[in-house]
Amino acid sequence: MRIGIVCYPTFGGSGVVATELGKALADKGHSVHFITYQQPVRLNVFSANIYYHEVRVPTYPLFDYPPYEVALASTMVDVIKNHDLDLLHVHYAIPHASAAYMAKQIILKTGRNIPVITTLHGTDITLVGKDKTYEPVVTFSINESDAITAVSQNLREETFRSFNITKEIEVIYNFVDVSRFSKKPIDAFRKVIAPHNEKILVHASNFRSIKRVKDVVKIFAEVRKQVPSKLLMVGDGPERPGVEELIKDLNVHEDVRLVGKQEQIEEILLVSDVFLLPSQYESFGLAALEAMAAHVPVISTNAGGLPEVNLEGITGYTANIGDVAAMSEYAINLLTNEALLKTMKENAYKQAVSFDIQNIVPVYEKLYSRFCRMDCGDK
Ligand code: GMT
Repeated sequence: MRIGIVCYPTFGGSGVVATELGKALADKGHSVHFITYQQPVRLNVFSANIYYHEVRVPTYPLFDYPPYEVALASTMVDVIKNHDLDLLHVHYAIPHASAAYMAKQIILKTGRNIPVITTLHGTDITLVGKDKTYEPVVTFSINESDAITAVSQNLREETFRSFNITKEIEVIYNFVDVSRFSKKPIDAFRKVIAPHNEKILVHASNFRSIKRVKDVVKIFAEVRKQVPSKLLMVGDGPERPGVEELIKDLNVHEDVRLVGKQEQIEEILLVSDVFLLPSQYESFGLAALEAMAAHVPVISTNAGGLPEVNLEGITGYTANIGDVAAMSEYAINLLTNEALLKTMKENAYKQAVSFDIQNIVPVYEKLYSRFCRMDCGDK
């Protein structure tokens, strides 16, 4: 098949899922065309089946806001025509679903129908999309998609609750390439981080307020009182200055490392003991799944789709949003009980295996094939 994938190219989960899906489809022989404004961060391989089409947004003194959506729709039209695409798969509703609708209408005028599949990822529904400024367009463009998928049951339900959706939303869970995350840890790396064999706690996010990153620091400060430990914080974003201040205020700076955005996150996860994700909301929590694939149990909130990924008392623990005391206690309990830690590490890995890329990519292929032209399987 010839598949157009539209996504955000950044470190965000939706871009990661879209890119990893495209790479896996290319490995299976499909031609995959990424359409976005920058090379996606995880698109770090060369493949004869992968194409990258950059959306250029010309500036003009009249524009306070360069019209990205128009440029994106026009680029989609060009790519569909020039590469005879079979379908478009857009990740994150805003503005990708509405730009795809526009492209679809333009292509219809040439006598062809290009199927559009929209995958909802989270904040496109629960935060940004709900805003009155966007809601009518989001509702319309989701309903106009040929198929709609959501990355968890919770997100599916949230979408029906918040928008007037007239079509079925299919749940296709996010996935992880387990083989990438389950390599042998680099001992020397662990020694540098934890020279006296301290336990290592880890967090990874884009440091937006929805991630409640300060709770990570508060939990760590409690754990550190009872367990010799280190905290690694991966990522960057608007909350970082406040987090750095809190690290100083709580006097834990000697044991916390903010390592910024990292492409090789698996190396960090592989030496870690517990992953902390105290988010206000996660539709899924891809970062937690990646940790689990590296044998790292998760202590998270029970918000959104997190309990579908992190199984309470099995792959880690879940607590109410903001319940720093409970999450600290869970971490202390886990890190001071070697037998329990070993069991949970194994359980976390097993749970990740059930979300392995090998199981999920065929589900997307099956979905695509429902919309394929007679000849598109041959390409
Ligand atoms: O969580 C973020 O800030 C990034 C966001 C995105 O759109 O890239 O992630 C969302 O999509 C991920 C992939 O499907 C999910 O794993 C995240 O849970 C979801 N984030 C939220 O719902 C807040």
